[in-house]
Amino acid sequence: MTNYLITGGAGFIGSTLANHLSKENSVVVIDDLSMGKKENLNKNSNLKFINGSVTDKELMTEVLSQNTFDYIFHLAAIASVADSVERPVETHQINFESVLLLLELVRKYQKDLQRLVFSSSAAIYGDEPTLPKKEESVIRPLTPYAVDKFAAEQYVLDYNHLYGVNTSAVRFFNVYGPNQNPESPYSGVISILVDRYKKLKNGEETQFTLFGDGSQSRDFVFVEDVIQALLLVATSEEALGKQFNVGTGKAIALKELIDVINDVLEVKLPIKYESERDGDIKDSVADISRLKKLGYKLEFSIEEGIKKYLVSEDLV
Ligand code: UD2
Repeated sequence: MTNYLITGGAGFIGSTLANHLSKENSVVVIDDLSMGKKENLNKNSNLKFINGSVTDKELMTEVLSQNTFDYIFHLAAIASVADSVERPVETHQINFESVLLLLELVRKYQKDLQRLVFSSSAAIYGDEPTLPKKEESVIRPLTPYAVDKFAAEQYVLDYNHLYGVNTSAVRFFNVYGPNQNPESPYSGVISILVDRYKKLKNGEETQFTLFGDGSQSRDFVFVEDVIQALLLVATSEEALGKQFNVGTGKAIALKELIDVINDVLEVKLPIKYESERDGDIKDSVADISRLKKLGYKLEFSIEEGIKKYLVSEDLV
């Protein structure tokens, strides 16, 4: 069996990956359950769950020195940009320092590692308006979250160039799908929308707060396509020491997205308009040609992904 370590493996993307891989492989998950949930993980004897933080040096040293991993996916992070603005020091520990610690432990103990894949973010491109974003586009990180993601990503790739550690990085655009936690105001907008549609279906009074006029657009990518991208990047020789945008290459405006869901569910979600969020980017879309060269074949358009998500939530 192939051995995988997934940090943040009880979170949205991590648990989807862990559930997929543990069908036929041995998977160790580390998660401190700050945003993730143990219930996201399927019960499976191939899957070992460790409740702990990637910032815990003792724990990480134990895990990395006492196991031999073929692949490591570092998905643990404070995903909220707003949180990083509120608490730059604390989020820096998790979003940056844990990466450096992991890299050093890998360099020391994981000589046979085939790949460490680090999850970076489209946030690093900031508000520079040229679209679509290519991997070599201007980087303009505007928040502690974005600075930490970019710095960590560069360290991860430098560990390949400088020390021969097998690494790659992915830059996620707006990922959505089952098990995304809608509880924070900064949760992915699609998870918040699905939560409101559920309330509507249950006859509860609800409304969706739309920041701005709804013309802002995003490149929403379904989590199953993200899993495909992660596995492809992890196993491609050509991906060594490189970073890859993970998106669909197409953007949809928020108000159009709401129309799509209204049509599928044959309802009309009540909307309350509020002024645009501070620092909100108007449009975002990925150029995914680099990923496509590895063999990435997008399986879910936004309409298809949304439908699958709504079915899994028993809304259709
Ligand atoms: C995404 C990432 C973030 C960072 C950023 C980089 C997610 C969840 N967040 O933020 O981590 O990488 O990209 O640019 O993927 N909105 C509403 N009502 C709500 C919630 C959101 O109108 O209740 C709007 C929001 O103002 C924005 C859009 O929906 O215009 C998307 O918001 P988001 O938080 O899902 O994602 P984004 O692109 O701001």
